[in-house]
Amino acid sequence: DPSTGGYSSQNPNACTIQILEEMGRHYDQMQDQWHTLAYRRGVTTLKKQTTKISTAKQAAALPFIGPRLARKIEEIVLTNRLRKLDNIKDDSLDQVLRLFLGVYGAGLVQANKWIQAGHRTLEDLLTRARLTDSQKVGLEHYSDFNTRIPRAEVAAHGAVVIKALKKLDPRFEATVMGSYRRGAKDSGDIDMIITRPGMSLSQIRTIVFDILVPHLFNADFLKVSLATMRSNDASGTKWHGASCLPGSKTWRRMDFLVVPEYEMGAALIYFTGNDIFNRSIRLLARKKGMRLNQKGLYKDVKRGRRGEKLNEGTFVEGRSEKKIFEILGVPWREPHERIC
Ligand code: DCP
Ligand code: MG
Ligand code: MN
Repeated sequence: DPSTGGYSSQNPNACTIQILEEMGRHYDQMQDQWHTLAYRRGVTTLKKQTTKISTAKQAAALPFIGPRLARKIEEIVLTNRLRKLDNIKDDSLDQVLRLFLGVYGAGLVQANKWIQAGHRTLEDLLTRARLTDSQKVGLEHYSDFNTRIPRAEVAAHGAVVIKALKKLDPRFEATVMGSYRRGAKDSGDIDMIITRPGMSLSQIRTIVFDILVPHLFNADFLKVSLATMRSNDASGTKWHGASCLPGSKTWRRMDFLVVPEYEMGAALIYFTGNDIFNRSIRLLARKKGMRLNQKGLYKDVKRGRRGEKLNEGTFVEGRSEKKIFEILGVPWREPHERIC
């Protein structure tokens, strides 16, 4: 099964993997990238094992498993649980923080501010906190936005957008990206990339944002536009919002990214992810004196002592996903293999 990297409950380390994945999700929520990466890598290693890993010593001999993680693996095998995870689950402030982080548009800073202001429940937030419009929507649709979307439903949302676009102009291309493109059986949201060969970015933007989006609102498919979370999208290539299938009451989070043809390859890599894969391939580009972002691959990038870039570098490739891999010297990886 590509979505799980060949892992099934038949795996002799299934119980250990499940607990470590839960730890990884916890650290991911806390935006602790270092621990998140450590746990995800450990899980990936364990998924590849064909025998049960029972002792810290066995575990520590495996790639990406350090002594601390190895001790945890031994504890899980011996006791069928992990005290550290139990403690996290028992910590009530931690539970509130987790609850508040589920509000769309609320990051760690906002969630902690709400706690400091004495709020403990979603009801508290609704009645007593000052909320942005996006946060209000995030609260009103709290359970919608925190429920995974089955693969078939992701495809159905995508199909509505594709149909409307093709009707506007058959040469438009829209593709569902993110975890869906990686083959996941369910997704957190619906990510779509939109392009049109031969059109400039500003032309594509006009059609998508001034025609397509209003049209989909009129059709009652799009329900709300949400402020992009980290508003570092100065070029205005992103749209965040929610959509709803006819006859359904469940709102789903939907993201659009509009891209000109000559940046399509770099955008595909970025929007396919996953986020950790992106971080590692960007780091690799950096080690080779290059730079990869969602617009393209650049060479001859000069960096200062602290790694800060001194020039933008020369644009090498943006159009082709495969060529970017080639130039970087990275063997091609299918989307479902880009899970770190
Ligand atoms: N992305 C990234 N870094 C981030 C956020 C996103 O590189 N901090 C890229 C990689 C992601 C893609 O954008 O795969 C889509 O972002 P999502 O947050 O929608 O994540 P996924 O689609 O991968 O997972 P989910 O099923 O939870 O939506
Ligand atoms: Mg997604
Ligand atoms: Mn998304």
